[in-house]
Amino acid sequence: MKRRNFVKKAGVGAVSTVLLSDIVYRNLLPEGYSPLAFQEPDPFKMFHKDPEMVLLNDKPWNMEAKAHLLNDDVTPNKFMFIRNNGIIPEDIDVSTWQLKIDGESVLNEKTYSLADLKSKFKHYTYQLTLECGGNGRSEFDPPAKGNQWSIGAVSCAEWTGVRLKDVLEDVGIKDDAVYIGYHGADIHLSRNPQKEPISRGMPIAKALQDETILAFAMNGEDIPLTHGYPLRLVAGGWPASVSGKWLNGISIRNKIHDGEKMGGSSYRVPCETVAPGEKVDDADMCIIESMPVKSLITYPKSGAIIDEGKSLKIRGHAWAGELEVSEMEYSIDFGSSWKTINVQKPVNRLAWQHFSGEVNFPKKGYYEIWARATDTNGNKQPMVLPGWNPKGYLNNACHRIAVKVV
Ligand SMILES: Nc1nc2c(c(=O)[nH]1)N[C@H]1C(S)=C(S)[C@@H](COP(=O)(O)O)O[C@H]1N2
Ligand SMILES: [Mo]
Repeated sequence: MKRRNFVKKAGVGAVSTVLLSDIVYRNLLPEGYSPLAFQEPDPFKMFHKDPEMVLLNDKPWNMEAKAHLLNDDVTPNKFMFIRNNGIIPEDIDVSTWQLKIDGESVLNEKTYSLADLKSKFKHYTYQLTLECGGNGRSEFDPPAKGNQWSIGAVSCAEWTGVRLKDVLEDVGIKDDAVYIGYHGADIHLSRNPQKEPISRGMPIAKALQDETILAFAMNGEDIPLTHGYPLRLVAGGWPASVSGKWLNGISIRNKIHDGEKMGGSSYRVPCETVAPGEKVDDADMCIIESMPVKSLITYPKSGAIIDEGKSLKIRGHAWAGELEVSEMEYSIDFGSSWKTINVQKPVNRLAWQHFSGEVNFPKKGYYEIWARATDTNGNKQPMVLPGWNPKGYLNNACHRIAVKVV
């Protein structure tokens, strides 16, 4: 059960393409010398990702999907984006893994083993949409620093675990509790053990929702290492940065959690709209909570060519943070007119919803299909880039695909 020195062992991924027996002069290898092919980790193999995924960064590992890769109702690991702020824990032993619950507002500090959590509390399974707050960042102008996510930093997997609220009830929380903060076992890029790469959290009300879980399984199996094995906080509908991976601690706070990446411009946007490029005081920034309404056309792949007179089936997913998607529309005339198409109810709260429809084109030529979702509060996706903010969060502009009718 022990996954030792994961990153060092990663070179093993390359061994499957270059074997020792492939090395012609292997008898001449200097003592202790490791051939380059064995040193370069192949992130796609290492993380069991599809080779069509897009690698954005290797220190730390960050990878995103393309729209057509996200066509499954439930996102499989191979198409799930990776967003790491630090180094993946290198020595994970599930038999000694512990979750410590502490903080100013805890009644009884407690530590649970994985076995305790699994045996003591009821298990629940939910499909939960996790979208990075910075998904769509690459479109902002002036550009925002950080991973240049296109549209693929979103997933909806099926997570199984215990309810955080059941665990919080077991430890007991004081009346002055307002927030929880998470702690993970990942390592700061500086390798300074005093520093956490990220330690975010959520208000108590979000922590106590039925769907906020401490997950030990994803899509019916152990959580993949890069997605938080062996324990992960999962809170759908909010920026995925609140869903702490490699979870080993939760602090119950009597103030807004002040962990790493809770302040400054991290996961915060100007409370009031600002002009592009404007400098914003920390005091005027607000923490992102529920994510905005958004959708993605996952079929066909952009660039589809179809015969004149034929209709084109399209499909995709739509989500709306804490809310539901109430209407789905598409346009083939750059947003001048819209047609409504079918969107299903979510399988559970905070799961993305699937839409599908048939599109007809009046004649030969180039078209774009734009998709637009509306949430239950009547908010519609903007056709183009929404409000600029310093770190490029919350871009929920309509997704567009190109189609040629021949
Ligand atoms: N411990 C820990 N939890 C974390 C992160 C991290 O770097 N370390 N990244 C967060 C961010 S910013 C995002 S978008 C999601 C990404 O989840 P995924 O890599 O499983 O898709 O995990 C969140 N949880
Ligand atoms: Mo993120």
